Amino acid sequence: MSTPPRILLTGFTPFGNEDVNPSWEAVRVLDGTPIGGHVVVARLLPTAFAESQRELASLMDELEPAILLGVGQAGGRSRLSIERVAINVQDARIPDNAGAQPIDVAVVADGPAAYFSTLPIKAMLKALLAAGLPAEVSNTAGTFVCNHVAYLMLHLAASRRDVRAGFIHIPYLPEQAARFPNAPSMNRDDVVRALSIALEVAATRRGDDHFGAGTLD
Ligand code: PCA
Repeated sequence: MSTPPRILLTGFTPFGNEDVNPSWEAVRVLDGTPIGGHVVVARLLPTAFAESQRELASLMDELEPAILLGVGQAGGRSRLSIERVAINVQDARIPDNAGAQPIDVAVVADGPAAYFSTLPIKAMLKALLAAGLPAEVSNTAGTFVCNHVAYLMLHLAASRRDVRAGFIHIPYLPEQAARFPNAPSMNRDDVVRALSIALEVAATRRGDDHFGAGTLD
């Protein structure tokens, strides 16, 4: 029997003042799971610009995934944020885990200014909301390592036939949010359920739905 096409699902190491990263805590639960005719391979990326780029390049060679979904923590966000766009800039407000703090540097010299997600973001949003999970389309993945990895995933996918990519930011875990007044959170089981639903849609849908999910700010 031939192996099913792979979904590369990535999470990040903890960064800043955190000692856990909800993205890896959720993503690793799905390692080896069959979803929509694919199989999920969960991998950990370092929260560091250069190191994550090297690791991603080697994972592409090793796994030849059909779908790439990056997942990262966005502390302060209250919903799963399905990212629409990744931009060609690194502008780090804090040093990464290797101590690098690039400012106004391109992710890929001579790359396009931005890439749009090639996953069906509206269909994913619709499925998440239908399952009772708080989600939104986000129009910025920031300018730190998550945007960097999202851009690289889309850049690598763009030069390969039939490879699609996207990125989802997730809130703090409850134990992280408990340290700050009014910080929103989502528990790991809900994040895992949401990622399975989003991946099922991504794996089985080509075209996207069309309904408004924009913002005024
Ligand atoms: N979040 C950071 C990098 C790693 C992560 O989980 C970000 O949003 O850029």
